[in-house]
Amino acid sequence: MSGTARGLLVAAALAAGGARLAAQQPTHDMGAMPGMAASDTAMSMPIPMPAGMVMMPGLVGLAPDVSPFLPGRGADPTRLPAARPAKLTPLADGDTLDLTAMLLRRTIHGHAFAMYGFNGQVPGPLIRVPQGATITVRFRNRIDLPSSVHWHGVRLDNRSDGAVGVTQEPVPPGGSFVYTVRFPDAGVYWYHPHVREDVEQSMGLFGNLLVDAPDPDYYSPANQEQALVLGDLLMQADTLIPYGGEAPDFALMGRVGNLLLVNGEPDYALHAHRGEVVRLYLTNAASSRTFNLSFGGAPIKVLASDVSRFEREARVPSVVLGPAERYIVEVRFDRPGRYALVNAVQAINHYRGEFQAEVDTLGIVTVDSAPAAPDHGAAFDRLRANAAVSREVDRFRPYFGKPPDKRLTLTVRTSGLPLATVQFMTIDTAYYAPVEWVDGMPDMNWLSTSKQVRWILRDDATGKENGAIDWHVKQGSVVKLRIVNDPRSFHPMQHPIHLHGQRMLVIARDGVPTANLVWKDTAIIPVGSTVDLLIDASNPGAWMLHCHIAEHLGAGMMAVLHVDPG
Ligand SMILES: [Cu+2]
Repeated sequence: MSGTARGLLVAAALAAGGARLAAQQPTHDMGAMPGMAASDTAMSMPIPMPAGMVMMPGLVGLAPDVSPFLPGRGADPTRLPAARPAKLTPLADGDTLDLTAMLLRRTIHGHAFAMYGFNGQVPGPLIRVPQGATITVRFRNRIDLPSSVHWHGVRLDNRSDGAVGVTQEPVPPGGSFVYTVRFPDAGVYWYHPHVREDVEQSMGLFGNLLVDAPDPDYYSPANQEQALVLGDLLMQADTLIPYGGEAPDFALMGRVGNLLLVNGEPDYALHAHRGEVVRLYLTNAASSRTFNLSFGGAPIKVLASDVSRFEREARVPSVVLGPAERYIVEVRFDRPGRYALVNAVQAINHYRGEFQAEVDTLGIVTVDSAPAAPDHGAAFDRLRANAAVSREVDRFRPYFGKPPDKRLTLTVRTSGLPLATVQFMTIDTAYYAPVEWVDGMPDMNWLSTSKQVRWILRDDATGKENGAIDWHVKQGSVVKLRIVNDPRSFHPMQHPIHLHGQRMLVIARDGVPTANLVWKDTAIIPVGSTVDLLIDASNPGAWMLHCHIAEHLGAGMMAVLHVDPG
């Protein structure tokens, strides 16, 4: 169905049903809407609606059925230490790092807010270690929520995975936990809490880990390196939209911010000389947003992703990152001037059933006329083949064609949502986008909490869901997992599926084999797609498999894969 045709359908349904719904549900008679909180709480603050969109009549005056929460519970942000940028923190094998989650003051467009950070920094310390190193991290929780640290993508010992509910209890406020982190793979990784990620990660608890291979030519040469953590914040004018105290809100689509951030700041700036090649370590730490990045037309070469380099370097027009994904790219700025770092996506307006281009600028790269020294232009233009990666993948190719060992379907169930939302969704699902790049229905999304929405991983073989799935495989086995994202669910949406502690290959999408392979720990499963993953189950322990949209995880979208010692 075309967007316009669907828009007409939706408009007709609203005309027929919207007014009636509003009349049936007086906005201050909360008895008529079980589970909805009174509208005179702070939580009823209107949320920002995209230009040209107003709240659906049947939803006006409603609020999520959770109490509002912001870090510090009303603490005066001017009395908190100001957040500093991430400090490069080189560590050697055997070193120990103290890592403290704490309340900080962050200033966004001149307004001070109480938020979180590690060691006074946002992002947290930029930890740089040689491949093969093992470090000790003494974590102290000094925030006002229970917390933990997960070492995303790192194939470490299970007890240090930070997966609350699977490998450890939450670290209470004032508590501590000692992690031992070993780094078998080169690349860019990141760390974040594994408790209420929708609040803690979004409010500043994230940091990068750069793991250097011993080979100095591991990547093609660059003049400078930058680690960019992408994120967003949801704000209404000068205020933050509170989080759900007892449970995540925005449970349908996840919280999609309206202010894009690089390393926690809204106006990223980088300087380069003419002709410089800049290596960028990109991490998406947003709760829900998928980014599509480009650099003002400057050529981009993609080198690596989550857990390895690609078999072959490639030229790409832009870089797509779902939540938790990483890409290592090089960009060459061959002329002086200003290059805008932009997120260019296809926005959807769920009410009007229309798509439109949306472009946001995250920052500016200013290139002066001094020539790059040395000039890496020739090396940049060459696309290298990484034979070591292909040789390693070769060991797994014999398994590509086998029937799936496990099958999961991704879907959602809801109960107790506002009637207007339910009626709208019934029509809205007549059309779906493979990837929702923006929140085209912020009011319905805001009003949904994890008390009403249950996102589901369903094991096709047993019918078991989420926590009831208890897969066991032998260490050393190669597991083919087929994931289908059901396009006919209540609200279909892409899911970035993350497996802890192992590495995997995305070997096919909708039956089309992947031409250029790379080891991953997170893979986007678009709506209506079937994706085949090949898991190298090499690391023993109990490992979470979950959607990395923070609110979807908060709404149950998680299973455990046990890799039993072989
Ligand atoms: Cu999800």
